[in-house]
This record gives sequence, structure tokens and C-alpha cells, in this order.
Amino acid sequence: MADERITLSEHLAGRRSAMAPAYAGGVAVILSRLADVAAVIERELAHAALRDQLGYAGGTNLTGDQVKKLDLWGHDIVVAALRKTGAVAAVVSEEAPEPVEMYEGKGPHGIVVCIDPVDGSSNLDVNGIVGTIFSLRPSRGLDPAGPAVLGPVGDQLAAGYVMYGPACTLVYSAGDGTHGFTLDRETGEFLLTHPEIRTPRRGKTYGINEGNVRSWHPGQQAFVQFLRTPDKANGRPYSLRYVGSMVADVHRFLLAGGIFMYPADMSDPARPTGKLRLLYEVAPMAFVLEQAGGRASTGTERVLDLVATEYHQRVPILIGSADEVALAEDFYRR
Ligand code: P6P
Repeated sequence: MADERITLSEHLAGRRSAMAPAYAGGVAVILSRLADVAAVIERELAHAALRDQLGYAGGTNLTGDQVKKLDLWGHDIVVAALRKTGAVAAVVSEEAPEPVEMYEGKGPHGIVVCIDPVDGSSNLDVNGIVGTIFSLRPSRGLDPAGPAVLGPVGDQLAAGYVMYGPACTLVYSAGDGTHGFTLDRETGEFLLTHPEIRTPRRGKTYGINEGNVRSWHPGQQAFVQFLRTPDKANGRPYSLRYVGSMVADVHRFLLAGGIFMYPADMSDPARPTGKLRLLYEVAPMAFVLEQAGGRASTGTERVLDLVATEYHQRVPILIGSADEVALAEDFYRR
């Protein structure tokens, strides 16, 4: 059966007509190269403990997270691989304060890659699931890492993620549905296993760090209380599922339905802050879920209507089944 499945490269070739013509070639090359790098990351993660690659590299990144050895390693191999494509104008990475310019890919139809090379790396030391999250944006020939990248996040050319779990899964959308692939570890190829993913309109589970409950918006508190209140006839209480790694959490709700939430910290009501980063965590996941029939919101705004103003901007996110996210927004309005 495995040799009847199509590869990611074949899938991309078959979908080029759905992509913006000026960018189709670059998108296909970049996504294929990200898949190649993911297979390398997957092998490294499997052996990290044996190679003393776990633990902290020392220091913190721009967004205040302590940097793991594998964070820096992942950033370096992603940047090197993307540079070789000749199609990337700049890389906005969680691990770099400023965009990494790549003159090889500049031009009127250059592509900027926004990426979190190893997201959830705090889970690595406990053999937890981590991922790579990516978003491909048009540079529009301007300073690719400047205003063009900091524009409306609804203009993504493609987005997706790799989940390093029991199986290594790559999920992407280039605007023509959301599709899932599984790494054949013998051949190094990603094979199509989840064509045309459709997120159920409603689920039975929710994911959130309930330790932060006191800092949530009152509507957020009321919504979670609603999900936890028994009402057998209407499928409540929901079950709580939370990994603490965005890729693992969102992947569950993409496939099974339900809702993942990382709401704003309202400790200072005048300055609500999110944790997750817009350009390389929230926006790509929103693109993938909407293409699968799901929904992604800040609680009050559609994520894909947001405009990025900083490279490492943080925003709140409620993402998953259309019905649950819409219901959550209703609680925010009350
Ligand atoms: P918390 C991982 O550090 C991450 O950036 C996301 O992958 C994850 O969803 C979130 O932070 C978990 O945050 O505060 O619950 O540990």
C-alpha cells in the first residue's frame, strides 16, 4: 500500500494550478525543502539524548524563552536549507531577533518564510512532542523582511507544520485544502495519508493551560466553565486534553474537532498580552484550520484579519471546530 501513496512532491506538482502562478514554483520548492529538513530534525530528535543535545544552550531568545540546544541547531539547519532553494528572500525565525536576509531569493515574487524551527522545545527533556511551524508570505518585491512581511496575515501563500510524534506528520495548505503526510522513515519520503482534511464542526475536548485561569477575560472563564458543566444531552462536560506543545495540541483538534485556546493574559486589562507568536505560530495554524473548515479567532477578531506590526508579535488564539470557536466568541461578547 505504501508504494501506492503519492509523495509530497507529487502532491505539490498536482496542485500548482491552485497556487498564485507567480509564486507556485517557489512555494513547491520551499515546501519540499522544509520536508527534507523535517526528516533530518526528526532523526536528530530521536537521538538527542544519546548525543547530549538535550538541555539549554544558555540565554534566552528575543521572546524571552530559554533557548534549548536543539532550538539553535534547528534554526541553523532550516536557514541553511532555505538559502539553498534560491527562492527565499528572507527568513523570520523565532530564534533570530531580526529577519535573516537571503539575496538569492529577492525579486518581485520573492517569498519570506516565517518559522518556528522547534516549537515546544521545553518538552524535549521529558521526551515530549515538538514541532516545526511555517508560513510562506509574499515579499512583494519590497524590503522582504520589512513592511511586506508585517502586513495582513491573510495573505499567506502556504502554511503548515511538522509534528515529531510516534509518527512524523507534515500538514500543509497552499490555499487548496489541508492535507496530511506521514514520513516513511525507510525512504525519507512524506507520503499522503490524510487527503483533504475536514475538521468536524464540533468536538468533545478542549485544550488550555488552566493554571492561568485567573488571568483570563471573564468571557474566557465563563466559556471554560460552560464546557466543564455536566449536560449529558448536549455532550458536556468536555474532556481536557493539553500537551503544552502547540503542534501536538492543534493537530488533535484539526483531526478530531474541539478547541485549543491560548487566551490573552488580562492581568493588566489595559494591556492584554498573548503568548503565542502571530507570524510563525498563530497565523499559519489559522490558515491550516480555515482551509480544513475550522475557525481561528483572538476571541474578538478573526486571526486571518490581523495585521502584523512586529516580527515577534504575540496574540491570543482560540482555534479548532467552527462551532466551538464561534461559541467562545459569543461568550467574549456577553
Ligand atoms: P504554556 C511552547 O513553549 C509554546 O510556545 C507552544 O508550543 C505551546 O502551545 C505553549 O507555548 C505552551 O505554553 O504556558 O502552557 O507552557
